[in-house]
Amino acid sequence: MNFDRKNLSNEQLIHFYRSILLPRMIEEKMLLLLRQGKISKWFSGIGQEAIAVGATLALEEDEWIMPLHRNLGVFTARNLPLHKLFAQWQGSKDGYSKGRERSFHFGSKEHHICGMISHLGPQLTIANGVSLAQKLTNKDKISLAFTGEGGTSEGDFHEALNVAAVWDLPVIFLIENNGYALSTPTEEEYRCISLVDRAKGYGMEGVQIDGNNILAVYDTIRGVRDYCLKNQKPYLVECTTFRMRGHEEASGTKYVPQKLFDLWELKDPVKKYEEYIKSIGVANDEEIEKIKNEFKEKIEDELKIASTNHSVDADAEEELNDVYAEKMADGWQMAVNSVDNSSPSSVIHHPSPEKRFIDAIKEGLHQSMQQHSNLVLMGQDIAEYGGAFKITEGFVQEFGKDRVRNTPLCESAILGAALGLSLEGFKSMVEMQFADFVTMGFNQIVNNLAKVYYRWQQNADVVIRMPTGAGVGAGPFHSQSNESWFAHTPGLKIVYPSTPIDAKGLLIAAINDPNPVMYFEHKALYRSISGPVPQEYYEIEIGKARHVREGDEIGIITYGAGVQWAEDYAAEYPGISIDIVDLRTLLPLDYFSIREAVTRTGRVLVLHEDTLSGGIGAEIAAWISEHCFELLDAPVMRCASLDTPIPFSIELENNFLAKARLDETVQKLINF
Ligand SMILES: Cc1ncc(C[n+]2csc(CCOP(=O)(O)OP(=O)(O)O)c2C)c(N)n1
Repeated sequence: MNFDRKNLSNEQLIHFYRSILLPRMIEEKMLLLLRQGKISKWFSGIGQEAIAVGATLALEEDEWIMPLHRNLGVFTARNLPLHKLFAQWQGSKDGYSKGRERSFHFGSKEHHICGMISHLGPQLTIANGVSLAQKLTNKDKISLAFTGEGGTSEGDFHEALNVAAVWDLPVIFLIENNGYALSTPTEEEYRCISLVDRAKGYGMEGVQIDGNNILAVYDTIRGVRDYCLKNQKPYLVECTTFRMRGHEEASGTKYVPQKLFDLWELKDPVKKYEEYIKSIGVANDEEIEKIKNEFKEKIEDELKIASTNHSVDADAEEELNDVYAEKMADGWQMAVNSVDNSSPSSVIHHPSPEKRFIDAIKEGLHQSMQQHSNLVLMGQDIAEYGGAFKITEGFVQEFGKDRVRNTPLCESAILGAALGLSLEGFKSMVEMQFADFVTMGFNQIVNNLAKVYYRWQQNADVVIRMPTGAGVGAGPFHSQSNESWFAHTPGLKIVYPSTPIDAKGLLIAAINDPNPVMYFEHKALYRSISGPVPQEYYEIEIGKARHVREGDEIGIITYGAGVQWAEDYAAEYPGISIDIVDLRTLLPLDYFSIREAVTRTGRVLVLHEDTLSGGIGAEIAAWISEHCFELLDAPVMRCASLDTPIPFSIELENNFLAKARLDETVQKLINF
């Protein structure tokens, strides 16, 4: 192994030695603790330390790193207090995730380390968001994301590199090629000769280096960092290395030929570097022994601190309170809960002009752009073209390309970038071209955005706009109501307006909310309904239903297009006294309003466009029977769409939609 110190001082060389030795010694201790059952799981980075350590030392301390499960060296090189790290691994409340996350699945804002989720791939996309934020604020900073060679087969790898190239983002993508993805050798993972060859395909530069040589890693990353900053471009680095232990300690190493271990043992990054600094007289045996003893003592001392308070007192209220970030109090927030939707006189002074549903959304978004200079919009064709439904038409001319961003077709990478923007204090709105396409970004939403605050108290300040629903003959993949996929995920909020006034106010509220909010907008309502919309900048409070219509015979609890169906039905059958509640928010549900609807009528029907089984209606019906049983005169009934995909032909679609069975269900409920 050739070490080239270039112009590094003796002190620096010693610092590097200390930095690469510490994670090795910590790991050796942890492997003992694992065998004693004091920690539960361990992914070893032994043999790969030069990469995490060398790369971290090459960055500025306030440059974000997105590490993975073998990157202890990132955490030690950023000087996280060891006792807190140990507490983290022991699952203690004193760790970085209050006992909620395992091993390296946590982040620390203070140290500019973004916590990984188990799913491999998303870390790469978050780096793009961070670098975008820094580019937009003219900061001379890069970000660096790690991936194993196994992770390079994930879609997020391809999406992330492509977005970084197209948006000219200064991101370093670092592949640790350690030969195996769990038990799968590289020849069963990919066909290119070197992974770095892929750089060219994305239109970026790349280099392959010896990942066991700390000086090579440090020097390369420093140079690459300068390149990224100077050229405002991403860069791909492939570090060759080897995993000297099993995938994780329980998995063993039978699937790896012994000769590979023998070969790579000779290239041990810690031993080789130690030999090197001794060979050039920078440290002698005695000095090295002294450092080892110092670390040994330190590790024991810090372990003692971590072990003093190991217990976790589970408190359900505290856990639930930590699912959502708190919103800052503000002076202008208001709630519109009146039946007739007239403007609340205390806040709105002008008569409200009539606006179509689509124009109300547009106005809410436009005013939010004026209100928040740190709000960035991202979506397919949303700039010059104005979006598939023209909601952002004219925005790019007014707010510029930086804030109104056309994206390549890569929902996952853009949602990951939105989280990265949050890390740097930005807000973002991501437009799904159709709600159906959210499936391509599903993991980012339900696993990354939704869980990040609970896991390590980093909020995801993101609104995802979801043009949704059927009724326009668009077939199975442009018509779905997929809100219940998300309603089951703690950490998300879901709003679903049915009137123009709510559409504007809920969008503004969603953008002001520091949490990830899914904003469902029904396409069939865009141009088919109008209503008064105050010109002011106002919020409709998230989590509050609207009492649409007073009645005492039956109550219809609904949302979205269902509100129109219910109102049309009530108008058609004036002989039935129908009470209507528009939920407006599906997560969290307004249980108070639901109970009131039951109290007023004793006979309740939950109506939704989504298919029946496992829909929101099931949840509401269950809650009512559990909590309002004594108020009921009949079982809670559900009226929903057929449990089939959404058919294309208008006749079939009409038959599919819940509306086709509304009269039948109402009659059944009345006659029960
Ligand atoms: C999306 C996803 N699929 C599967 C897994 C399970 N898994 C965890 S680590 C791993 C192998 C990863 O290999 P590589 O990316 O080369 O990293 P290494 O573990 O070798 O450092 C697999 C398959 C996962 N975490 N995420």
